Amino acid sequence: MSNTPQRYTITAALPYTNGPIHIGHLAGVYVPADIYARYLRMQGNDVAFVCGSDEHGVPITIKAKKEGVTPQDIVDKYDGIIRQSFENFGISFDNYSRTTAKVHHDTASAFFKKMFKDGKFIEETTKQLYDENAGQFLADRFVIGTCPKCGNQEAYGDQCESCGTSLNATDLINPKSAITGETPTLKETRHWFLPLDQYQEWLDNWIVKGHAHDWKSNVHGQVKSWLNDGLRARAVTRDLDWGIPVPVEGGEGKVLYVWFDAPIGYISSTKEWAERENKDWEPYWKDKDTKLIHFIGKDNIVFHCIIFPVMLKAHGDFILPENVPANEFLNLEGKKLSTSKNWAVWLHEYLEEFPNQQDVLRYVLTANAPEAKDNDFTWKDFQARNNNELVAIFGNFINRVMVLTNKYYSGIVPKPNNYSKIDEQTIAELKAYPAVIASSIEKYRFREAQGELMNLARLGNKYLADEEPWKLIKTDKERVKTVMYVALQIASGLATLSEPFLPFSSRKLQQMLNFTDVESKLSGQEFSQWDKIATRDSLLPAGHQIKKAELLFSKIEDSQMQEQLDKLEATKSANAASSNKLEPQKDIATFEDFTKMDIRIGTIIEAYKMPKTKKLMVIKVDTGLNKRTIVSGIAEHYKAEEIIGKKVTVLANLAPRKLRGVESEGMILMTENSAGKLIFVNPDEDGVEPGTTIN
Ligand code: B3M
Ligand code: ZN
Repeated sequence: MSNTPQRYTITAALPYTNGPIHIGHLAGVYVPADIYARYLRMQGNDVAFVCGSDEHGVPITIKAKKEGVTPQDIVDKYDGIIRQSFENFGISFDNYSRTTAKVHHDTASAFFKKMFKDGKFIEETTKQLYDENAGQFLADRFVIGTCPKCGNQEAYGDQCESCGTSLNATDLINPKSAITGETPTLKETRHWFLPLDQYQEWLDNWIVKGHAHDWKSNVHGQVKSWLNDGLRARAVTRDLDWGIPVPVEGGEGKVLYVWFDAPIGYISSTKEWAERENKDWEPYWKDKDTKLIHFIGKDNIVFHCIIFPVMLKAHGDFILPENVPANEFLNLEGKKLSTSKNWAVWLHEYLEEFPNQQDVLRYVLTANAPEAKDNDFTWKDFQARNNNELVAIFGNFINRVMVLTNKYYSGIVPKPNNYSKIDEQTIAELKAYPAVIASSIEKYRFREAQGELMNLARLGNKYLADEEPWKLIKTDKERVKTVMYVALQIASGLATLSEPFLPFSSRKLQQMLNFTDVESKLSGQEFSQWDKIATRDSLLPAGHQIKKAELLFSKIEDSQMQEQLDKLEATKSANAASSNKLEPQKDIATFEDFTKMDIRIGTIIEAYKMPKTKKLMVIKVDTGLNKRTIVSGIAEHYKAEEIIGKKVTVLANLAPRKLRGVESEGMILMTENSAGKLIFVNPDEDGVEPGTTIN
């Protein structure tokens, strides 16, 4: 621990605003980043801890289409929910921005323009995947296929989340459009490429050789394997309408690839913060003495260790990350956390069910953090760690110290007599803890660091259990003064050293110990918060008045756990139902709702397959009211000639819409058999003439 303040820029992965935050996000990224930032601040360092909402990208447009709203509606909704979750869990960002903010659009556009002007891109017209039916190019999560590297069948157009490899959509084996399920065609389009291959040697020297010993093996190993495969140029622009417009000639109708713009979001967030705090942002991103640390999950390694560093290097005058301590994934009750399957513990729901127990979740997620390999969260373990560690060790020790000091001395710290050997040994161990915990934190081993914090609580518990002041008080009051004095110093050590891990409990304990009062008396001494227990004779001098005892932690009952397990069971059966294709019943419709629908029998009089599409057929139907054109997605199931004369059921008053340029007036109702073939819904009796209504 140096005494001269070091400048740190700490970034935490910008969460996509297409859903709320769950325990996997906290465990993988935000709790470790927060522990690190809080610790560094307590060491007196100059820290900029920045994050923000990642609001571009295909996941958001997919969610918006699904919900029938605009992408802006989606990002506004989830940006708010996510900010609130981070605040509720004490994630102490210095700034939390969002990539739809003007500062980000300006920063990312300027970043791209400088690289463009300096000739750092390759401009190329290539054939990209195209969905004829949807009429759009398929990039990123708009296309799913088999990963050429690991065989994962649900790889996306830009990345395989299973092996983390960054992909070009045309790399996918057997690609399918996520919009229509169609097999895409290839269509020419012009994009700007980042020539990663030109930086292969530089990356090899900087990371594979240069960080072989200080970067985590899961990160170093991934980078090494991608470099061994050989890097290829990656497109950093997309044919999409949601994102940051490409700010150069020829960029009309195109936007920056989300993984080009998002990491620049760290810089924009720093700018926003510096502006507000009347600071200069540049030293945090350009001063070679600044340490830049990226906290991410393993699926983001390629973007933070290869693509973004190449961007920073190509742009010039930026520093590079000192470390990227990526975590692996957290599972829930043995299954992969999944937003789409609602297989998660959502932070906003957790707080409803466990009010004011953020620290319990922070503690358990740190104790089980997937630092080197995927790990599992179970409610049983959550309950055990709360009851057997936080309540029985940390809470029990603090409660004894508080109750006995108030009972024997009306809350005034007693004056100690001479120390026994045990006292001296205990005090020496206490004073060693700031360095012990710091050494684990500095190596990003937060599980280990928190384990050492609990060992300090164990030291206090054992000291009291061995000294038994509640018995001694009858025979040796002077000895008890020393014992309680030593115990109070351990309690104050816990109050300080627990802050990065358990910020809410630490603050409550510091209030119980009336710390601020001590600080104001000793404020002249320039000790860093972190190791003051090691550098001062005492944190709670004799005569100091502490406050009343309050419980720091409360037992969690089996019934509360059962409730959570039942909730997960319900999610499992809901998923099972939907995976059996059995659509759950929709919301109740009133009779009035039904009477609005004009459903009639019609007869097909003409039909032809729509050119250049696989699924669409243009059908002329005699509805009895008139003869009209309806476009229907049945071309893969029927030939035009085989449906002429067929009686069909028509939703006649559906609002007309243009499909691939053809005006479609209504809908032919179809169902599907177990083989997935589309089947007409029609009367199985003769004599039902076109125009007959269905009621
Ligand atoms: N939003 C991916 C994710 O949430 C992405 C991180 C961006 S960090 C610049 O996992
Ligand atoms: Zn893969």
